[in-house]
Amino acid sequence: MEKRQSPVSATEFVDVRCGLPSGYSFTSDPKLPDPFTFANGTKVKSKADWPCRRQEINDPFQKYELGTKPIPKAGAVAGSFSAGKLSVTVTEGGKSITFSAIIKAPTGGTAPYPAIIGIGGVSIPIPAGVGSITFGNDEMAAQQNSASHGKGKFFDLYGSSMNTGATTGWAWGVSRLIDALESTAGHNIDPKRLGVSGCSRNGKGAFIVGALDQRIALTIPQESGSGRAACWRISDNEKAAGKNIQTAGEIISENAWFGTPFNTYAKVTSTLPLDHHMLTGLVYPRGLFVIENDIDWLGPVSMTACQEIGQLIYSANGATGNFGFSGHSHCAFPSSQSTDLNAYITHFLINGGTGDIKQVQTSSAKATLSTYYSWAVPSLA
Ligand code: MCU
Repeated sequence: MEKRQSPVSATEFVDVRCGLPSGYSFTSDPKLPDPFTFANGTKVKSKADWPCRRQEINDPFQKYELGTKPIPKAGAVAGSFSAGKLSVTVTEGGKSITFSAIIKAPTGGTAPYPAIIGIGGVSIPIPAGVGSITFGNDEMAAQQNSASHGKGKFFDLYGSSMNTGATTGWAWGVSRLIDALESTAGHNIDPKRLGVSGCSRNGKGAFIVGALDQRIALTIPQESGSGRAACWRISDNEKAAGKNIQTAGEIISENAWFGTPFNTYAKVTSTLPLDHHMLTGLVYPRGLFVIENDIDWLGPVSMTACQEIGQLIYSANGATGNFGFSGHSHCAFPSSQSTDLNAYITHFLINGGTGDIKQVQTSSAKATLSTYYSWAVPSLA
């Protein structure tokens, strides 16, 4: 049990103006990069250093893996709410797109309500008092196959030559949806108590929505598997050990979830200046409840090890309980896990993050973490 951290920011991206390195090292290392050392070799020494390091982690993620998530100019987003539907119009560079999201008020609770944004819908039980918002990710950026890159409303606005991966395009769309929630009356949703969830490929989306928008209070990626909760290097290691597991080399030929720059690195993930334990660090200090499963293809050992290592970022900062990890079978949520999930939803969405929260760490997969990293975990004051 521990004291709460301040979970949400007022803006999508907090520009901490620390300056970014002109380049990153691409030296091959099969172990996971040290999240506690800046690119110039300086150590992260205190909690106050994290916002700069966070910005420095976000940068290579967008440059080499995710593609660019543009931030629209002020006033680019307009919303209107009617009959349970929020319509969002974004106008940039003389072009406009409009998309809409269905908002369902909860049974029980008091308006304005917290809500969970479902990427293509939600596959977890939502407790009383929490509403839901359905985001149509496929129309924002297509995910049919690897040739889907450049198709969807995001690309209608920014052009099909944008390097943005589909999941990053969805993250952009959800951020615009939140802009519209903030500026539009009548929907009865509290934009400061938003969660995000989605299962499987859409869980890959949920994770990145929470990582790239600091207004999200609780991120619940369900069975996001390879390319999200799993670490690239650990999946490659598992593959080399004979597992039937999805790797970066495979995933870029399957779909358009990643930015086009990733095609250069997917077969040499050991050279990347990032891995997905650092994605977990982008969600810190906000709530994160990772739900995984035992399907070999999705990488149970990779997800467990990657997230246990990612959790070290929470624990180094004294926020262990803001992160939960729990596993089960595919896109079916067993009632045995409801207590843990509800504790996170209640803490971050209904109670707005006040009070204490108990850490959850449940997985049937076992991993020896020292195989995958060798840096020191500081205790950040
Ligand atoms: C967990 O996400 C994916 C996985 O990456 C794909 O290889 C597989 O085809 O589908 C999974 C999924 O989205 O299942 C619904």
